[in-house]
Amino acid sequence: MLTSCNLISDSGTKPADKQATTETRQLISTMFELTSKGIMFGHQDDLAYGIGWIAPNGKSDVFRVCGDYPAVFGWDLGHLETGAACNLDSVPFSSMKQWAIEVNALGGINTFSWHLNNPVNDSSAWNFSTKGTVKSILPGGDKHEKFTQWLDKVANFFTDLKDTTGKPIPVIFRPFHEHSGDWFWWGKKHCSSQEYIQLWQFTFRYLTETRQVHNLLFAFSPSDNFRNKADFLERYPGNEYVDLIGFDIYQMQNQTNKQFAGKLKEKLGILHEVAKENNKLAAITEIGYEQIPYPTWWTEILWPAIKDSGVSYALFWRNAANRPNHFYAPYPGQQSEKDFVELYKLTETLFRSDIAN
Ligand code: BMA
Repeated sequence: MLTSCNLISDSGTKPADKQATTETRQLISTMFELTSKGIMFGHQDDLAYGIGWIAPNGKSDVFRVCGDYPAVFGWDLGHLETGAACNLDSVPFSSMKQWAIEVNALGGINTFSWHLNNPVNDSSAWNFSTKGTVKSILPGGDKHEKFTQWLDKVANFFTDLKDTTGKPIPVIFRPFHEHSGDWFWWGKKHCSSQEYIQLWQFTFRYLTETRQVHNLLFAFSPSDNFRNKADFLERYPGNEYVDLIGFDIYQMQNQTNKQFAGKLKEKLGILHEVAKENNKLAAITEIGYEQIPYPTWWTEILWPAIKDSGVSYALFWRNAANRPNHFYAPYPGQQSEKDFVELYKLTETLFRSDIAN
């Protein structure tokens, strides 16, 4: 077996942050290594709530169905910037920190998105009614200082994520996602490519240089509307600012299984090319079919479409406790439960127990 030192030199891939901690370097190497073994299963807010329960009164719907935890755990920092105690989906940040630390101790991987409010009118991430929002938070803009204060909160959050020996745990940070869509204030219609790239680069430098946060891998993920490599890379900030590339994709209720699987495969082909050419990790950064209305969706539709894609993980979206029918992983009694166990049993699907250590 290779030691972690070997893994680093063998993969030749180092984090974008030149001063990344040893553990962060190990994480990126391990993730590259694992792509030869299979695809990690991820789930958003897996430990926080699920169908019919909210922590501490319950646990992981994924565990309840297959007796194992996801390998990748997604969390969202939305509302951290406001100083709120809970995120936009009512997850207490103090619990989120604890869970992320536990996940790391058990060999799992944490990834954080950030549905940050609109900094101009303090409305939600989905409010794009203010013009020039991105420009206003860049250096020289009238909301710039406010934005750096928001980044300070993010920096403090990540710095607080320490293992029992006091070392910061390595995590993935996926800010300003789905930027190729128009629904967030940082979306394509609401800022120029140059502004988006400046926003990304500023954020990267502020966290890693100004605030010396060195436990982050940076993930870049447009929505699924890119048609080719150039399209995918349209707002790419550059290889020195990114560790992992991916995209978010959902099966729509009016889309047939065949249409969805075809689209997914096509986009994965483009992603694979871009990742290979730029020596980056690739992942499906968000995915799911709300309510999983097809009993054998996991092994019949999803798996054939992703199995040869070379992605590191696929992150399934949340099983909302308080929003009826907003769920993307099965729970006991859900119609795709049995098929999910079949997916779990495949050697090439990696769950927590497969990647421990
Ligand atoms: C969306 C939905 C929302 C949620 C948001 C951030 O896709 O799940 O209910 O608030 O993600 O997690």
